[in-house]
Amino acid sequence: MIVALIAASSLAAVIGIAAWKISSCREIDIKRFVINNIVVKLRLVKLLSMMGLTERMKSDKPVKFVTRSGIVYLAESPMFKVVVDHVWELDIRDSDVFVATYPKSGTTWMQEIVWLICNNADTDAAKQTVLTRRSPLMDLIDVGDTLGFQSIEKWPSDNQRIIKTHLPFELLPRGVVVGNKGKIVYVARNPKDVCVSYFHFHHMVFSCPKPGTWAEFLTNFSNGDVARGDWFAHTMKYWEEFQKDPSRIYITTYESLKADLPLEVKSIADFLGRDLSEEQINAIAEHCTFESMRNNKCTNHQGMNEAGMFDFSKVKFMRKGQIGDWKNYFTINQSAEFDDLFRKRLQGTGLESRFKL
Ligand code: PPS
Repeated sequence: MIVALIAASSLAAVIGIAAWKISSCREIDIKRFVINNIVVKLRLVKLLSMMGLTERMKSDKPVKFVTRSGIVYLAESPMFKVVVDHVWELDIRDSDVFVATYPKSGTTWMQEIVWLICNNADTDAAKQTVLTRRSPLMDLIDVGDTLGFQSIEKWPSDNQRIIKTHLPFELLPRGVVVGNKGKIVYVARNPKDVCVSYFHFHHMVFSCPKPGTWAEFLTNFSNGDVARGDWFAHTMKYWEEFQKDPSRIYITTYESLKADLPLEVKSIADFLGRDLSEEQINAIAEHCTFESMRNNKCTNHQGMNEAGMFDFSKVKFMRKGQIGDWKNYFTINQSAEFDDLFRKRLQGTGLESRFKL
């Protein structure tokens, strides 16, 4: 009990100091920030999770902040402000590929597909290094095996960067938004299934705020009041940018990947200018089935569970991997209300027809 109290108060102190640092200065030395806070925090998270205390440390709500470019953003913790402000200045290479999504839309799936397309369908190599080390996450600092912002900056120049991000288009690096550099592969998923998957994710991940009841979470999601903000705005902006320049942005859906994976792999490879044989396309599709990725420790996020950041005793990251699980959660009324909202928000965009609600 005493150890638990010490650990809990140390963690609270560390988070408090981190939050104070972020709010009290605009420019932060990210490396020092990581060393002083995150490394310590990670060890404590592991300790707390072993004692079953991480649930109590969760925040009640996502954190709302104004980014340096004046955009209001909602994220899991104040730490995101530091990264989001730095991301704008990130040096972009012409060869960069961004796998951009609203959370829980099939990001991990697409990262593995794109990584393989860009690496000659080398499934053996993919099975040797955890995906989070091969394809960094731009919206975060380096945390254990999950490479983030700092690793992207110092990525070897002869190694193509396949960058994961959940950031809205407006918050991508200046080189992308203004400089038109790099390519973007965007995956959208039926928002009802996204909402269900995200609800479970909030239970599983220590750093996510408390999800509340299903009804509460659905209301917050519908209002854009969850970490990473509004699904509609996120999807519509990428859709708009795709229509302006389809040679730079590729848009697909989780549902299309499910319907015909080899066809999608071929079409993404074409978009990225990679000439793959039929055998290579089939090898990628086979390697990337739900079953295969769920049983692969390089893609199933088992390491995050071992580090105490995820809690697989509640639900696994590779949860169901299905279309239409929303039917097990939405009541008839909730479904009708969401369909109304969907029609109102997407009316006239051409996006409505991409989803069968
Ligand atoms: S995250 O945390 O935002 O990066 O999550 P993300 O990877 O976007 O989404 C996780 C959901 O995608 C499912 N998934 C897959 N479905 C089908 N095939 C494959 N290969 C695959 N890989 C991941 C995963 O199970 C999550 O969906 P749910 O509905 O929760 O099962």
